[in-house]
Amino acid sequence: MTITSLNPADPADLVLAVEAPGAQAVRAAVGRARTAQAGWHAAGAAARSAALTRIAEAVEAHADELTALIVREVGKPLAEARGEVARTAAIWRYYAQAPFEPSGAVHEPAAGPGLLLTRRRPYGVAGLITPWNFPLAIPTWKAAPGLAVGNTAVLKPAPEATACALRLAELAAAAGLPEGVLTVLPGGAEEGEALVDAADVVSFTGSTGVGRAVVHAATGRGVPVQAELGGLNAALVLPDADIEQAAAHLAAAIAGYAGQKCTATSRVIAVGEAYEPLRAALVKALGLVDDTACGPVISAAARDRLTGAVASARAEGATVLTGGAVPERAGWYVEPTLLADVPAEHPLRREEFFGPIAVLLPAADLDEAIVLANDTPHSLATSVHSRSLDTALAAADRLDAGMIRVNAPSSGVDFHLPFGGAKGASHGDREQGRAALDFYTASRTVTLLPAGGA
Ligand code: UN1
Repeated sequence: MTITSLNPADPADLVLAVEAPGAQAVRAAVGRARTAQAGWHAAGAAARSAALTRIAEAVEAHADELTALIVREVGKPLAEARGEVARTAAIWRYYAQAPFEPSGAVHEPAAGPGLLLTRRRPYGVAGLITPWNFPLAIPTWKAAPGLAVGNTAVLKPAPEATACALRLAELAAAAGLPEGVLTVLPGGAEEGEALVDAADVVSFTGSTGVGRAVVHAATGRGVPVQAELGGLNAALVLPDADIEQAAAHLAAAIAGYAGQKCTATSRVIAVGEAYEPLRAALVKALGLVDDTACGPVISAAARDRLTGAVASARAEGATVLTGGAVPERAGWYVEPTLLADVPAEHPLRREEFFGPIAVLLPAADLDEAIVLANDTPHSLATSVHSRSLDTALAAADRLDAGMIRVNAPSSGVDFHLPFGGAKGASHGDREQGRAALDFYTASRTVTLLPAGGA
C-alpha cells in the first residue's frame, strides 16, 4: 500500500508518497526499540533530559520550515501552525525536566524497622498512534513523557500527516537521540494493528471507532492503553455573558482550523434571553472568519460528508443561519456554518463531524442547557460563558465533560495539565502534564528490612 499525503489547499500538490512497510517491519522496529530501551533508560536522568532539550532546540531552530510543512501537509492556517510549532518545542522542554522528578515515595512500615518505598519504572516500548490534526504536537505530547521516563517509542502517524512526523524524527535523530529511541513508521491500519500487538504500552488519539478497537486489542494483551477519541462539544451561553466576547470565542472554537479539533465546539446552547443577541453576534463573528483562521478540511471525502450533513439537516427542516455553501475554488473548503432547528436525532447533534459547523440550540434555563450538553457519550470539552462565578461553578459541577472552560473557547489545551474527556470520549489515564508520566510507568512497592534483624 502506498501512503500519500496531499496539500488540502491545493490537492495537485503531492506532499509525500511512501510505501507502507507492512506488519513485519513494525515488529522489527519494535524489536529494535526494545533493544535500545535498556541503554536509554540506563543512560540516566541527565542524559535523557539533555536529549529532550536538544530536540526542543532543534524544533525552535527549524520553526519556519516546520510551520510551512504543517500548513502544506494538513492545511492548518499559518498562525495556528506557528503556534503548534512553539507548543511542540515547549512540550519537549517541559518533559526535559521530568527525568529529575521523584519517581516514588517513601513510607513508614506499619510496624517495626525498615523502609517501604514505591518506585516507578518504564514499561519498555511505547506504541503511539497519532492523528493528522496536530501533526507535531500530539506525537510530541505522547513521545516526550514516554521517553523522559525511559521508554523508547515507535510512532505510526496518520497517513495524512506522515511528512510532519518523519521530519520530527529526523530532527530528533540529528539532535543526537540514539538510534531506536524514537522511530516513525508510516502506515495505515495494518501497521497500526501490528504496533498495538507488539508494544508494551499504547497511546492512541483518533476516531472513536478505531480507538475502541485499539483499546480492545491492547486490553486483550494486558498492556496499558490510553485513547483520546472524538468530542461532541457544547458551549453554554448564559444571558449574563459578555455576548460579543462569547461570539468571538465560539467562532474560533467552531471554525478555527475548520473545526478539525476534538475540542472544537459543535453545539451552541443559548440559555433564555441569550438566544437572540447571541444568534446575531455569532452569525456576524462567523462571517468574519477567513482563510487565515479557518482553512480547508483535510480531504474531499471530509468536505463531501460535511456538505452532505448540512443538506440532510436542511431537508429535515433545519435553517442555515450562515454559511452552508461550498466555495468555488481549488482545495477542500467548507464555509463556517451555523444551523438552527436541527432535529435532536440528526447526526450533526449525535456524531463528531470534524468541520466548521455548529448547531444553535435554545434552552429555557441552565438545567435544560446542562441536560442538552450532557446528552452525548462524547463528553470531551465544554465551555461556559457567564459573568457569574456561581453559575460557572454550578455548571462545572454538573457537566460531564473532562475539560470545562469558562469564558474561553472549548478548543485550546494547556500542555502541563492533564487532558482527556468523560464517558466515551477517552479511555484510560490522562495525557499531558504529570499524568502522562504515570501512564508511561508502572509503580512497584519495595520493602527494605535491616539485614540480620528478627
Ligand atoms: C487543542 O484544542 O488545542 O486531537 C488540542 C485533538 C485533541 C487536541 C486538541 N486531542 O484535537
